[in-house]
This record gives sequence, structure tokens and C-alpha cells, in this order.
Amino acid sequence: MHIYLYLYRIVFLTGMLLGCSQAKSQNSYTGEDGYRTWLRYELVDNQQLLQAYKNQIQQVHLNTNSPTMQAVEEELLRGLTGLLGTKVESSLKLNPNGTLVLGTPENSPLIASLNFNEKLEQLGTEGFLIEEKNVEGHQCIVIAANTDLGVLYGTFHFLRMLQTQQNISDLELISVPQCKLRLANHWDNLDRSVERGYAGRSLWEWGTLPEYAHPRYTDYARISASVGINGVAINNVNADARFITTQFLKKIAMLADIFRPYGVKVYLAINYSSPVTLGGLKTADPLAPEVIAWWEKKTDEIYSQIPDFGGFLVKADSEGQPGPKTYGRNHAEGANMLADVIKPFGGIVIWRAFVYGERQADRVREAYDEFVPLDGKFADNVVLQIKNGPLDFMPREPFSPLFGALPHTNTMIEFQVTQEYLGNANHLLYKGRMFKESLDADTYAKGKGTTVGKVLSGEAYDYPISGMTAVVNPGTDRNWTRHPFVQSSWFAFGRLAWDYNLDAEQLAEQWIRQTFSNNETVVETIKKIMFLSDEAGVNYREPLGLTHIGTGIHYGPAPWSNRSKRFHQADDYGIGFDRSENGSNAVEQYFPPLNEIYNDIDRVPEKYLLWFHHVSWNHQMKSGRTLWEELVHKYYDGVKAVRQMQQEWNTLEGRIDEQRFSHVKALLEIQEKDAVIWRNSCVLYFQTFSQKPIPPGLEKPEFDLEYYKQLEHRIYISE
Ligand code: BDP
Repeated sequence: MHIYLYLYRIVFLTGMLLGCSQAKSQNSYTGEDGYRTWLRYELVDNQQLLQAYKNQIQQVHLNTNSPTMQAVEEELLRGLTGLLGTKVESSLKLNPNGTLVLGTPENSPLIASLNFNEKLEQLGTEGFLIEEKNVEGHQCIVIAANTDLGVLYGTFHFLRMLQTQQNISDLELISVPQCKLRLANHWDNLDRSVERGYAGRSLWEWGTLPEYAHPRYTDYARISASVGINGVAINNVNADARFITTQFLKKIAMLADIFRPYGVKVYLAINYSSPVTLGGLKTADPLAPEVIAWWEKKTDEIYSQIPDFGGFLVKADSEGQPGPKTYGRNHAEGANMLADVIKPFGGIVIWRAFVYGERQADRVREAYDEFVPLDGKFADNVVLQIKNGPLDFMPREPFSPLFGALPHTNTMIEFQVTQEYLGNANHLLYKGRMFKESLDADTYAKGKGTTVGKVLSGEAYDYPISGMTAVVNPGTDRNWTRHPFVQSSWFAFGRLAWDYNLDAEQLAEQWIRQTFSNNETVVETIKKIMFLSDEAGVNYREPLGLTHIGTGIHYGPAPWSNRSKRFHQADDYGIGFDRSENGSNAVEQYFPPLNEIYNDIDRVPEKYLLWFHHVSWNHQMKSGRTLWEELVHKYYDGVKAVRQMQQEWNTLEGRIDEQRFSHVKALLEIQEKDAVIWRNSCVLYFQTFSQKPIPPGLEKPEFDLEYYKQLEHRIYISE
């Protein structure tokens, strides 16, 4: 055996043994297994505030005349009982003071009498208001909306205020979601494996559905609704056609029934060849009458099982998936056929823009080149789902130039919460700030200030439907996401889909308070860690705009792989992909002045430098260093930040529960080792081109490049 490999094994085994002894010494099991996510509803630990809350909320007043209003009541009683430490009653009598009144003008005569009409007009079908109000001479807090679902969203908002220990005196607020579609995409397969999942098996137990309603399904719906997610595509975009067989539709209908009170609609990813594979037809040509008839019948069946079915999600003509192109039809023809079929039922078609082939030298150009000529050709119930960046879910990408370039095509963004390229479920990485980076990016489509967020909310163009989706990974792991911190990105995504103006830092803080503790030291420490984590994750992997350096399963580094070489293009001169006008000219896809800025090696933001340019190793960076030195420093900064994260985390011992403390501590150890492997692999490999030394003062890689190349073949599987 190679000597280094041998050494590595010893280190690895010692680590495992240490890990075991640590696990054994854990004797303070607190039940903090992460199952409750951010909906923990622990007793308020600030006595003064607790007393104030108790005075203000002595009972709740609502009509439970619909499943959604029953869900409201259940959530409130569960939440308030936990937070206040006393049982709060639901009653239709008013206490002299201290009643929480909830409802809509339809389901509550009391709310109807309060004359909120003007405010309600602003709330649409999902917004809510929360207000302190004198009701029949009693001081009350009112949560009102036009729909039961709006009341449910208001309820979660109110509970969040208590969980994060906000003052609830003199409340007067309204909240309305900016995006109509706020969806989660699961990449779950029929055999219950999850593509890029990393948190156990699929949540959906096909073997026991529809008879058995696993309690997890309701909790999943609660979690989703608590952050405003209003739809879920339950299966992988690389879709198995069998999801829409009669047998499976019955099972899916059961899930839809459970999700319905929480406003979470079911969507299905479909396989474009279904008329052939399931229907036995000779073709799936969207213009063939027998194909249209087949989809009509199938859609009719789907709606007979799931009357409020959301619609189809389609990955077509992409990575081997079938699509209209096989039949000489374009994406619009392909999508519109389904859109026409589903329209009478009120459904939509979500058509993915993630397409690329070997046709072009630069994959980054392809989606734009394909879809911009089709702008205006899609039916009004089709929405194009576009990944946040033009390539894939890389650690960092500039925004996709399709945002803003489709004035006549409904547009939606696709983020990834699951950490496919970011350490799977082993690494701590809060994505809130990254989501914001995309949402706040100025497309300049209609002049300065046309941010991606404004495009998605329908403010920039008058889209009938638009919004945000995220690929999420919850699975059968008790804590849903395996790494406890993946939950933070799930939370941030939902909240941003509701309101893209929210601040990533505030969202992190809310999540920490709800998930861990309101203790200021804990909040500040965890926030610091989360805010080190995103830049660290980029720096020890793919700094300065590098991409696709990972192995085939996207965990460890492989800058020497053929795929990776195509993207980083390192050579004796320098490194980076030339997308300037001298190269693939992908810069031309951006509106001015971005096209000029990105084209200019001196003006392009350095975080995207190697995305847009092939740059000399000697290029002078803003820091005064050469590109080579800067690149190496970034890699070292990444590792340094992970070590800082570890140090910060260690200070939390005794301040948070032992269970999550030791879990995350162990995961950070893995992350540190992996970060070092990434750094050393990349620095040593790129050094074979730059032929320059590692700048003084930086620790030398422990092993040589050959050692790291062998590690490529090690199995890093987070099943
Ligand atoms: C890639 C993933 C692959 C997905 C694909 C997609 O590696 O598993 O099927 O994206 O989004 O990043 O369709």
C-alpha cells in the first residue's frame, strides 16, 4: 500500500476511535435531535417577557370550521403552551383582556365587525395583518386575513415573534408575499433513494401509502407553511414515468390531502416520454393528436384524485431526459401542449431552463441562446425555472443572464438548499447570503435597479405567475437534513421567497433563536460561524470564480479530471475561462453596463474574475498580490475560516445542548480535514502550471500531489 495512504488510514482510524469515545461520553441526552426544526416552542426564558406574553395572551378566539383553521388552532395551542409554559385555551368568549383573535371576515363575525376592509384589500389571498386592537372594550391582538391560509401564515409569524422574543405590544403590521410561487423541489425516486439528498431515504413511504399517514407528512407541511412555502414537487426531475400511474396517484393524493390544510400544493415532475412508456403510443410528439389525447386523459385522472394539483415540472431535452426536440419541436411547443391540457384545471407547467449539450464550446451560454429566441412564445400558464447561475449549482456563480432577458416569459429561480457541491451533509454552510447575492443582483434589464428579486416577484415585468423554488433534501434522518445547519438554508430560502428584501443576517439570527437559543452569546457566536461558512466554502473549493473542480460525485476535489480541466483551463500562462469578447463572449448575454464590466479584466468583480477571464499568473490583483499569490491565499483563507468556525463552536460547550454540540463539533472536524484536502489538492495541482512557490508564512501541504490524486478514488459517500 502507498505509504501516505497507509498514514492517512491510521489518522482516519484514530479519528474514528476518538469520535466513538466522544459519543460514548454523551450522557446528557436532551431530546434535541433536530426533528422539531425551528418550530421548537421552548419556554420563553426571559421572565419579564414571559409575564408580558402571558398577560397579553390568555386565550385564543377563532372558529375552527375548516381544516386550515383547525391547523391554526393546533399550531397555536402547541406553540403557546410550549412557549408560555401554561395551557392556553381556545374559546369563543372574550376574556376581559388578553385574547388573541384570529380569522377572516368570512369565518369570524368578530373579525368582520372590526372593519379592516381597507387593509384587507392590500393582503391578497395569502397576506395577513397582526394588530393590537380594542375589541368590544377589551385589549386584544388580532391576526386577520382574507383567507384561512393567510391566518395560518400570520399564526406562524406571530409564533416566530414569541420564539425570537420580540415585543408584542402595540403591534401593527401587515405582510404580503412577493412571489406567487414559493416551491420546494424534491429529487426523490420511486425506490426512495434521493438524488443529491444525503439525509437518508425519501420521506415518502410508497410501500405504506395511501393507507398509512406517517406523522412526518404533517410535520413536513407545518415546516413548509411556517416559512411560507406553498407547493412541493415531490419527485426527481429525472422523472420516473410511473409516478403518474393510477396506483401511484392514489398514494400521492393522500400526501396532497395531508398537505392541503397547510396550503402546500403538490406538483409532479413528469417524464416527457410517458405517452410511450406508460401509454404504449409510438410517439410522444407534442403535436400528435393521440399524444395530446393521452395527456388530456391522464391530467383528468390526476385532477380527479388531486383536485388542487399544482402542475407539471419538466426537465426536457437535458442530460439524457426525453423532450420535444426528439420530434423536431422546440421547448415552447413542448411546454405549450401540456399547458393547454392543464389550463382548464387551473394548473401550470414549470419548464426547466437547465439545458446544455456538446453543441457549444461554452456550456454557460446555452440556456440563454436557447430560450431568449423563444421569449413570448410560451403560454401564460408556463413558467420557466432557471437555476440561479448559468452553469449549475456551483459554490458561486454570477446570476443567470436569463433573468431580465425574458420580458414575455414567466420566470422563476431555482436555488439549491441541498449541498450538492458544498460538502453534502458533512459541511456547515449557511446559504442565506448566497441567495441574497443572486436576488439583489442588478440585471439592468430595465435600467438600474432591475434586480433579480424584482424580476421574480413580477415587479419588473407583469408576469401572471413567477417565483422561487429550491431543491431541498429532507429525508428520513431524524433531523430531516442530516447536517443540522442545512435547515438554516431551507429556512432562509422560504423566508426570502416570501420577502426577498429580508436580510440574510436577520434571517440567520431568527433561525438561531428559534433553533438553538435566545442567549445573546449563543446567537452572536453561531451567527459568526454562519457568516464565515459561505465564503469559506467558496474559498477552499473554487475561489475567484473557479468552477467544477469536484469529483464525479461532487464531494472531494479533482482539478486534474478532464471535466475540471475544461472549466478551469489552467496552463502555463494562467487560469480561468475566457468568456470575454475574445473568448466565448458569454459576457454579451448581460445588459449594459454589465457586459462591459464583466468583459473588462480590470473592472470585473474579483469574485468572478476566473469565471469570465483567462488570467495570467502574474496578473496584479487589488490586494497588490499576483493572481497566483491571491489564489493560494484564498485557499488558505478558506481553511483558516473553518478553523475559526471550530474555535467559535467550541466556545458553545455547555451553552447549548450536548447532543447538537457534539454532533456539529464532529462534523466540523470532518470539514476541516476536507478543507485541507481541497486546498492542498488544488494548490499543488495549479502549482504544476504556475511553477511558483507557495508564499512564505503559509503552512506547507502535508503530502505531495500524487497522494491527493489517489484520494480522489476514496469513497466519500453521504448516502
Ligand atoms: C446537476 C445534478 C444532477 C441534476 C441536475 C439537474 O448533478 O443530479 O439532475 O443538476 O438539475 O447539478 O437537472
